[in-house]
Amino acid sequence: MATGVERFVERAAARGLEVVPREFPEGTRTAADAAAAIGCDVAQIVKSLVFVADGRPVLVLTSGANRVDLDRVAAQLDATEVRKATAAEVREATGYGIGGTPPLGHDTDLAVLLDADLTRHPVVWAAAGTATHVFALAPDELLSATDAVPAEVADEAG
Ligand code: 5CA
Repeated sequence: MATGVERFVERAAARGLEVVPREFPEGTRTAADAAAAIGCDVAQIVKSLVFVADGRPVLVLTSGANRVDLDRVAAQLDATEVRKATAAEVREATGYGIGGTPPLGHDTDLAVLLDADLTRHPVVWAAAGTATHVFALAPDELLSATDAVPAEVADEAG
């Protein structure tokens, strides 16, 4: 296994979450790629997106079917300015690259919001540390392993 996935599996275990990674050599870099590889609905894919809110990185776990509404994230966090993190900021905050960023097990302790739409599915799939590894879990497990706050963060059109 690649380093990123091993590191993630260990860190998840330390949080009480047993991760069984699945590898898809064709790639799971985007939500659409992951859904096609897995054969699930794109709405069941967890996008682990990093934003910077008033200078502080935060993680927004978003359904693959949705776009994040920055104003809603700002309101949730009581922040004035929210923007998408750069690729370098994602690496710095999480220790993982874009396309493989997992929902937990990061290098720094991030506040986490979870798109309430993800709770509609019995099983969701998230990146497991690389752009070719994913894992399945129940939304409840995702909530407890990340200490996330469920929130309405999606664009109304999303
Ligand atoms: N492996 C899949 C899901 S299992 C995954 O990681 N999807 S993702 O949505 O969380 O990661 C891709 C996201 O990274 C894109 O939606 C986009 O928001 C973001 N992204 C892609 N390129 C860049 C970039 N150059 N700078 C900042 N963000 C980027």
